[in-house]
Amino acid sequence: HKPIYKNANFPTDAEGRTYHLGTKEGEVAPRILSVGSVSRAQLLSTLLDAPAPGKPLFQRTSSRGFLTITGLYEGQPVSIVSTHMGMPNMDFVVRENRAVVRGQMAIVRLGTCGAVQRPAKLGDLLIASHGSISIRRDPDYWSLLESASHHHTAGNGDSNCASCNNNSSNMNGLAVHASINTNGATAGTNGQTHGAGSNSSNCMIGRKPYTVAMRVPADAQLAALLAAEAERVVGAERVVHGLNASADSFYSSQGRTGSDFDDRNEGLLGELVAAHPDLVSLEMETFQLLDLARCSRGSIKAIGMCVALAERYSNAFLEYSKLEELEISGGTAALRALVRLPLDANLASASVATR
Ligand code: R1P
Ligand code: URA
Repeated sequence: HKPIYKNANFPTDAEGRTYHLGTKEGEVAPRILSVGSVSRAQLLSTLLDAPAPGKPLFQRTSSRGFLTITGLYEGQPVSIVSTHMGMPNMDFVVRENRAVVRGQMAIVRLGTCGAVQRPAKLGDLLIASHGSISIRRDPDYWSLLESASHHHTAGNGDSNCASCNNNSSNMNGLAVHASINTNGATAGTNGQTHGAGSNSSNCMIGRKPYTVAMRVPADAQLAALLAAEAERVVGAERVVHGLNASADSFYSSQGRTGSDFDDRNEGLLGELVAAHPDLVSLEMETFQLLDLARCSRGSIKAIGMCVALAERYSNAFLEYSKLEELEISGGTAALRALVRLPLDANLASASVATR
């Protein structure tokens, strides 16, 4: 039968189930292990305490394919949630779980990632204890490039484009709108100045094809617990701490190059490492988790840890047959950290209950 959703602001069905994850209060624990794939969720559910005979673990797959498994780990309730890929999916997972859980929550993401620089190497567990930045492709860069090349011919140094009323100048052989300039001041070509009255949102000068957000911190207590447990499981030499970056593409904004698309990302990894010497991991969700935790009015503690699946500096890729064992190691550390973290049961209540 088809559910009926009420309340366009935060849709839930008649039983109080959320729109995308399909769970309701009582089905999700305050301690959540978020993983990228359904198969990883199923694999790590084998680490949970054996359920009583005839009482299987709670499992629900939503119409959108999110799998939630709830059981006990060392006697404490935990949920394992398959999150799929990318920041919008992490947004569903954090917000919809927050809505159906009472009290403070802890969320650990166990993912896979690229290792950006040494000492991080294939198979290591990379912990985002320095927080996360995001890297997003800025489509306006290409829109402005396009409008610039419609109006101006690269290299001819024309000015005062009739159709857009902008000055133009030439930078790296590309036609570039300097800025909208209402008082005759000339905007520079190297990104520093806009003439008085200029509209910088229409201007290519200083604009980059990828935008990098400021760092958002991880929960320090959870990071320390996770590090201790990870080191216990795999040894300190295979655990690396540092900054994470979450990108809005596996390809362009992670600096993967190819000829099918005009991505302008050849220098991206080098620029990131120069600007952030502690950058270790590159993936697609941790930033969203930490950003929402930071905005959760203290009700969510969060951290991300990833198995290094790719070495971006050597181009090596992990043998896939080795991944399960690493997922089990990372999952064990994450579950141990989750159940050891003190949480304040009175800090937040399930918003679905009061909606
Ligand atoms: C890309 O292949 C996916 O792998 C990484 C990225 O963040 C992205 O989701 O993590 P998961 O293995 O957790 O999905
Ligand atoms: N996941 C990513 O997002 N990037 C990688 O390089 C490897 C896994």
